Amino acid sequence: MLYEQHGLLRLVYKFEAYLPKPARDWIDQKLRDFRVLLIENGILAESDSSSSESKAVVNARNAVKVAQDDLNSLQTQLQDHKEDLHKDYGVDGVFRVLKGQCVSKDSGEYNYDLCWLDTIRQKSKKGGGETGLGNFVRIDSVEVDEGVSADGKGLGTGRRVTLRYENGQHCWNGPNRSTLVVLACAEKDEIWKVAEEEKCVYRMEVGTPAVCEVTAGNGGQKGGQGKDEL
Ligand code: MAN
Repeated sequence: MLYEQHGLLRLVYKFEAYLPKPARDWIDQKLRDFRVLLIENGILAESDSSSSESKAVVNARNAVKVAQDDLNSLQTQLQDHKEDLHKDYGVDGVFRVLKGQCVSKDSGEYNYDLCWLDTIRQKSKKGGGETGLGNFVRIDSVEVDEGVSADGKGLGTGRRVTLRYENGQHCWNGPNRSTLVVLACAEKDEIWKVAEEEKCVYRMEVGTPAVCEVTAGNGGQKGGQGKDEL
């Protein structure tokens, strides 16, 4: 098709040489128009462009590039989801829904932000930037024997689920900041207490429904805590 059109154009150009000037000009103009039409329809490549590819080829190449980029991004997402499926989100994956959500607490000179399975941050009320108190590393548990305050906000006695956050901002003349979050069953997510037990080593007592044991139904849940224990 393309070859035939080129052949035709050449023939017309040859024949043109024998015609009077006005007829030549007319044919010239018609040929120019025809070329433009072919270029616009992606059949002929623009001869003065740096690339010798037709518009249709360029468009197809761009479409392939876009589709390839989409595929790469989906493959990365798939890989992330596969890795996420192997992460520990606690008994029955209770922490999966909380991931990324945060709870805050105003305590002494600072405000604290606990983001579930993500980071913990401290911000001075006097201004300045935030200080990282650790990045989530694992779910664990610890034995506690502590009272419960009159408002029910306390760890009580028994094994409690913990979240360990490590490798926070480096402490001048000390370690990288780290935090142990000890959880107890409560009706809503709430930081009850923050303590800096040693320099740059923090401990948070936090209430959350995520560690309340389901007493009715599917049983077999471990590491939780019934509301009746409060
Ligand atoms: C900041 C805070 C404190 C910490 C000191 C250590 O002021 O992170 O909690 O004790 O730095 O220099």
